Amino acid sequence: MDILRIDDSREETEKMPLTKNKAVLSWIDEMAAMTRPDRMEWIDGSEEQLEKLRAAACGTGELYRLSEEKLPGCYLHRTAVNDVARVEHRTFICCRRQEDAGPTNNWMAPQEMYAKLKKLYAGSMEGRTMYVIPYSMGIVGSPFAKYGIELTDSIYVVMNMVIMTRVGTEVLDALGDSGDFVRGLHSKAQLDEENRYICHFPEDNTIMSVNSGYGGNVLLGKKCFALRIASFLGRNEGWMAEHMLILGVENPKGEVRYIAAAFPSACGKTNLAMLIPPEIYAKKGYKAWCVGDDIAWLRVGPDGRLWAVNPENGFFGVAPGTNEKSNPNALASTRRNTIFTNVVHNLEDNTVWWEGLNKTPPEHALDWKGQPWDASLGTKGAHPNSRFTAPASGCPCLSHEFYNPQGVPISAIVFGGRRAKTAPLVYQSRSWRHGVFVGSVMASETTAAASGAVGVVRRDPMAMLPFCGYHMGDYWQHWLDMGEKIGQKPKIFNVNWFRTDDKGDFIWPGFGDNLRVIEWILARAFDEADAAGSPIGFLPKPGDINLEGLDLAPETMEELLRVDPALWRAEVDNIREFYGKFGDKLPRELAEELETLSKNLQ
Ligand code: OXD
Ligand code: MN
Repeated sequence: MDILRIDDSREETEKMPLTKNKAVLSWIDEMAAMTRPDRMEWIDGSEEQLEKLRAAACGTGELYRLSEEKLPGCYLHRTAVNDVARVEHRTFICCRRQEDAGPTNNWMAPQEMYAKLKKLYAGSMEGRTMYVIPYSMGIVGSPFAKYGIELTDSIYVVMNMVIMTRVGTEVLDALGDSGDFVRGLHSKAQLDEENRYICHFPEDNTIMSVNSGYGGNVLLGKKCFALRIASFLGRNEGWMAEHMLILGVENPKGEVRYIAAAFPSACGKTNLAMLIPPEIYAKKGYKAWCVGDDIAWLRVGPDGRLWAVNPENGFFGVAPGTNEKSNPNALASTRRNTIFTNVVHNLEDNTVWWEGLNKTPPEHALDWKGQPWDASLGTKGAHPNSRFTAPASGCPCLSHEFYNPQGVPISAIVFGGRRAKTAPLVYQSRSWRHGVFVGSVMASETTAAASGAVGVVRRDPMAMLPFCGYHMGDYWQHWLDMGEKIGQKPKIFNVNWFRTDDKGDFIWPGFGDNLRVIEWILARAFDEADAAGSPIGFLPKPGDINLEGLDLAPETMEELLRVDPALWRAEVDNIREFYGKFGDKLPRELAEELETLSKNLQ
């Protein structure tokens, strides 16, 4: 293998190891001996190197450069048609004891999985370059940062990791001689669907992904590290890794209060994280600041509050439905230095398009598969899970606190999902323990972010069903234990923006108007608002949610807040069945909360 060929001095630095760390080097040697790349290139994070790689990827068609005038620094990428979403059925947690992975994860014994993967990786990088990406989740050098190295044979992965994380030599400098880094190996191999595996070895700090090129399966810093491995680390080290956005709301007094909110994939986290206050709020001086749109790492601070950092450095957002009205901040974030995946290529001006961007699809265009596309024939041009990978720094409402290594103090935790019926617009739990119950029974209709059926209601506890790196019962216990450690506990709420009428139309306007609900949530968190008791928790009283400037009939608000006891009794039966899966790992406190709910509904 050619790692030290000396053609000129630049080539030499690109190929020379950028560290002397023995743990790093010996692991890379082992992975290279297995995958057998022709070349190896260390990513130092310099613009010069990245530009060269982009040019190479454009040469092979892996990336396509978009209009420099309209979308400077932006590229288009298409995945294989069978490789467009996370593959939950092929995602494994490989810990020594099956009972530590639990009933909601696929499991295989580490030795068995390593042996299986070894065959799939054998020679998989022949004829290719192995890129070595040193990256940090969190601000390099901060006490909460965690480091990883991803080895990959995909320039697309390199370019995405550069946007989504902090990449380069400074990470290796911060790591020094330590062996404390997450080892990540990714190979596209043959993109063989039948042999696609996304595997986590939490006890070895290792991730192995093979036969995919889709972001959620291959950008190993994101779901694999920052959620699955980090949730495991968090449990052992006394903190939490959660599938949550972090939003700051500035009130007219200039105080900023923060919430962290967990919604399942493609249920509006990015939209809420970047919301634009309704006009009447903006006029009064309210502002909303985005700290993160997908992942929060939460720790108890010395002051007893819960503090959150966003370990990512960019947004990997769902493109369809993103537009000037739904999320102007996300759209603005994608106007430069962004990679678009599986969207429509507008050949008229070499830009991109997706369903819901506007009402005028381009006439001269290629669909997400690269085929000529005629919108008038009624087929979709962009894949429903098409994505943008955009640097956080380009987001107009990015909070200054995004750059604060200490993070932000969280006053309220919000759970939510897509439920046409049952869940009201908002309710508050009665206590931390009841809040953990509410999170543990979250349910939502499935979306295109994962392969499989869309629109089926499934339980997705804390929006972590596909992302918890250990037994879900132990994870709930960890939530309960954390509650004991947090002096000033955030209040816990549940929201549902997706309630529909009998015709199936949404009855709450959503988007920026969600601030009206957040305002009530924050007022409750600071004991500034009243509430009404109900069998499921506290509800806003009529008039508590500010509807000024909104054309919403009082009966609609009543309907939005209605708790139908019959539906909830059915919910209790369903939760009982769901909880049954967890056997004696179900924390007693949660079983008691379920009984309380059941009694309250009688
Ligand atoms: C994501 C997901 O991409 O949750 O954030 O699938
Ligand atoms: Mn997500």
